[in-house]
Amino acid sequence: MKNILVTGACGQIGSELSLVLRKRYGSDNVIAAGHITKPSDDLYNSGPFVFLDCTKIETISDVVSKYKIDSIYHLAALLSAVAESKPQQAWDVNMNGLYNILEVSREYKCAVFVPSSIGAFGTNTPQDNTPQDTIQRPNTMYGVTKVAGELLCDYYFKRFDVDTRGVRFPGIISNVTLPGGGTTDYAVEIYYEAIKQRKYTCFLKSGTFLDMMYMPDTIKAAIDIMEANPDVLIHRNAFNVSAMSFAPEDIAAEIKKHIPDFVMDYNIDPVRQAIAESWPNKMDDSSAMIEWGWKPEYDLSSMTKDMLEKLCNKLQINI
Ligand code: AKB
Repeated sequence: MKNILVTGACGQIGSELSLVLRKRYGSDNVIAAGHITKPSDDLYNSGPFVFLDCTKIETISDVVSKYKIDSIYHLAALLSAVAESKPQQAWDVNMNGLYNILEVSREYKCAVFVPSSIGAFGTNTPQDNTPQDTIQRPNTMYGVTKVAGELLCDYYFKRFDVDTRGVRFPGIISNVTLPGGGTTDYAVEIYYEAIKQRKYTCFLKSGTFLDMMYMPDTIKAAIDIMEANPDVLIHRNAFNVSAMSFAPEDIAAEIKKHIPDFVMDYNIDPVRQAIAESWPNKMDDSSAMIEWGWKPEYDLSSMTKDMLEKLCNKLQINI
């Protein structure tokens, strides 16, 4: 039986992944851990919840030993834009937090999922069909922690036999929990504003292509890679995964098909624009497809239909 710890369980991915893992492996076997953000009622009431600060190693080992944890989804991290405004804290949480998780996993023999990101690439990475193995010289603190994290996870696998696995997530779009301070957040905000105001001011320029993914595919990627047969994995930390690539005007045009009077204008945030320009336009995720069967279900059109339906229900607004 699996006993799973999810760090960052109150965040955008963790809040939904924890609930799916509880359905799959049993509510009592999935320990959701948060630090600063309050858990939703669903998360708090559906299984064990603990407060855990990943920068304090003893708080991790206490939970891992108490609940006999054998697998960790380590999602606690600062996202790109926040990391750029607080680089020292980003290093502490993203790197020291990961180091502590890996050390505890070495001692207690846990398997570990660690998400990397399109942020692990930089301006001199090929931007179209970005290969699985390529130049990684990011110029943001977020990117530095993501590349270093990938290397550290591979090191723990090779040196200490810790079963580390990861994917390079693109921008994640969901209708449940908002992302907290990323460069791709516009692709979530736009749906809320389209429904509430019928207009949206985008902080990235038109023509800024980025990889994106809907939450159900994100959860599938995280679970599928952890359930993959280790013998077939050539890569580990971390696989390119994507579901679609679009620029702001593409998502606006798709929303307009459902809300014809929706309009978008632009007010560019230079920090997030520079970050976005240093990231791929579109990654090649064929290694994930070949090695562990990665196959996304949602594209821009099916995601937009589902997002608008779910958000209209949640916000009680008819479009
Ligand atoms: C961000 O924008 O920082 C994240 C990411 C792509 O890693 N969504």
